[in-house]
Amino acid sequence: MLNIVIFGAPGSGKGTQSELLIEKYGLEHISTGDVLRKEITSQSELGKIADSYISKGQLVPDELIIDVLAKVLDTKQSRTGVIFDGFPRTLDQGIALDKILKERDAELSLVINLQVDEQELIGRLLNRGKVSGRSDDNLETITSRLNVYKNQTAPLIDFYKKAEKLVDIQGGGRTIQEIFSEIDQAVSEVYQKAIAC
Ligand code: B4P
Repeated sequence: MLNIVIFGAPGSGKGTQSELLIEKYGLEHISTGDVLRKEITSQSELGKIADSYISKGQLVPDELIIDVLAKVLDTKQSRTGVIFDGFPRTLDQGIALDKILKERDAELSLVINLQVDEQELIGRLLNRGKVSGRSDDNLETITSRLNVYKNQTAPLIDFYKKAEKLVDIQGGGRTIQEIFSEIDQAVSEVYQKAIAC
């Protein structure tokens, strides 16, 4: 089983590249952003809480999102594995993910770190904001999301480097397909190992 984290700043292409990986490898997709947006649309209690954080560009509290992640994971039944898109976003979430997988006799296979410079991220998110209707795709919220990424999420890079799970991918300045080819190479290596076991 493959368990892949797709990691990067807001707008780095996590969702975009996840779709291509799912199509090629038949992985299940867990996007915590999508899960939370569905809760907001259905106006559930969780949705109301999530909205109050997301619209300000802040992270939903760890204790809420970790619980959501574990529950969603248990609804997935892929024979190939799972792609975690937008989770973990804090060190505590990273530690929790290891534990959640261990409790299910599984482990993380790979962390894909999409590297994109800040001006390109801002341009992409403002562009998406013109059509997405997302409450967080405006300049003020984007600035706050990028700060949250630097302070709370980026420390996970060292965490996964130490665990020897991290592969850096240049996620900016080239086409979606060019980026995907490089990701595909890294994933196919762990995929070959996983099916050989
Ligand atoms: P997400 O939905 O994960 O939001 P995101 O990081 O902005 O999305 P993503 O990075 O996937 O966008 P993509 O690159 O695909 O989270 C939203 C919010 O939910 C968070 O801010 C937080 O508040 C909350 N949340 C989610 N998970 C949480 C967690 N674990 N803990 C706490 N809170 C959590 O797309 C960006 C744009 O770039 C697209 O328009 C795409 O078309 C374009 N693009 C992609 N690749 C490109 C390329 N190569 N060239 C040009 N454009 C490209």
